Amino acid sequence: MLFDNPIYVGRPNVGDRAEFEALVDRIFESGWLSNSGPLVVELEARLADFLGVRNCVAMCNGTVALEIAARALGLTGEVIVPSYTFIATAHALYWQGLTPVFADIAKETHNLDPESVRQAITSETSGIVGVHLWGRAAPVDELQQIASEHGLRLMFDASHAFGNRHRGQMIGTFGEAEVFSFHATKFFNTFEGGAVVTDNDELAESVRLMRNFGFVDFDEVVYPGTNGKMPEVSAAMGLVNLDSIENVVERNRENHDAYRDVFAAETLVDLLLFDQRSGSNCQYVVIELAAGAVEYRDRLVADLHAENVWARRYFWPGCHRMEPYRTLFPESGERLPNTVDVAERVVVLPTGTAVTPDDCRLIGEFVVSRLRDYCAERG
Ligand code: T4K
Repeated sequence: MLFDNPIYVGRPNVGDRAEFEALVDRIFESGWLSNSGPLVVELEARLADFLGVRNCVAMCNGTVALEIAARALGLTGEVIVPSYTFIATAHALYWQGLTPVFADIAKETHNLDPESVRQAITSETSGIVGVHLWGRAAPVDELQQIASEHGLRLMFDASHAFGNRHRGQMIGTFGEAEVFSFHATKFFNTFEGGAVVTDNDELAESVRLMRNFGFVDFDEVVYPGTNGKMPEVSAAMGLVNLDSIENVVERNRENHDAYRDVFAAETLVDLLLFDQRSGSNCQYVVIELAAGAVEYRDRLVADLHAENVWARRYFWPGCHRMEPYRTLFPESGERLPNTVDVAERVVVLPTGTAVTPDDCRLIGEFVVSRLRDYCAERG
């Protein structure tokens, strides 16, 4: 076996434990555990400052943040989203009574293909939710252009893109609102958590209201809101982890470079690259198998698991092939050839602070040697 202990995709990056424990002591001493306590307020201010946005509203998780953002934007009817994303992007809309309409991605970027978005627009369409998949920016300008032409609302699921830039501009500042996930598996985590960020003060006020049952005062409720609040212990984790993100990026880059060196001369594997100069958290190590090797994708993943390397097939098979969308829209795959193709090719490999560049070299070499073996067996 390659490793005695499991090597996971999504192992949490955790900052200074002593600092975190000191903050937890403070929480107990204050007797303030939730409901916009001082640490949540401090985290929101630091995140808004870091991202360069006017408003950051912290949430209990990214999924509820997506639901609240969609609702605050007043989305109705159909909303265009990629199928090639984590299921929460689609489910958040569906839970709000909206119909996610899946558009295709571009093969090279794995992000929404603007032409496919245009084709998905109907008289019922009210908005577009772009996703910055793997942390690489969605085609923000093209989507903004389409939204403006058709009078659609535009927001982004930036769950993978915390701290990333697009052409020098911080992700978090595009569209009318952007949503982050701070789940344990994310580059920056608060155990569970998320945020809606926006420069629109009015929108931010609606989001805050919706996060806390619609309360505007002790006894006055003006809206049927939900409970989207982040607890203080999550904010404590966030404040500590925010101090260590440079170390996490550094390790992710070293790991990514180690994989890149192994895969550089290998024609059976393509490693997705990030624009490191413009700013990327390098949170995901994504390989695509070439045409000659794609039939071995699942065998490769099973062999990696047998070696204690818990590689993933994110985001196979695509939201449109999961329930309820598979049953509701059985024909949608016909409009999504690139989604179907990419979903069959991708393997996500471990990175993060729990993994070393040497681990990555070992995993990369194993991938290459297995793929060559399978192809040799085939003859
Ligand atoms: N939009 C996008 C584009 C997203 O990617 C996500 C979340 C969301 C929206 C929704 O945000 P949240 O509501 O979750 O804040 C995981 C995460 O649970 C999910 O948050 C994340 N995307 C998705 C990409 O990955 P699963 O189903 O793969 O989780 P699971 O339990 O298989 O864990 C993944 C790996 O992480 C495993 O290899 C084990 C490791 N792990 C996990 C946890 C929780 C650890 O080592 N320690 C841990 O504490 O979804």
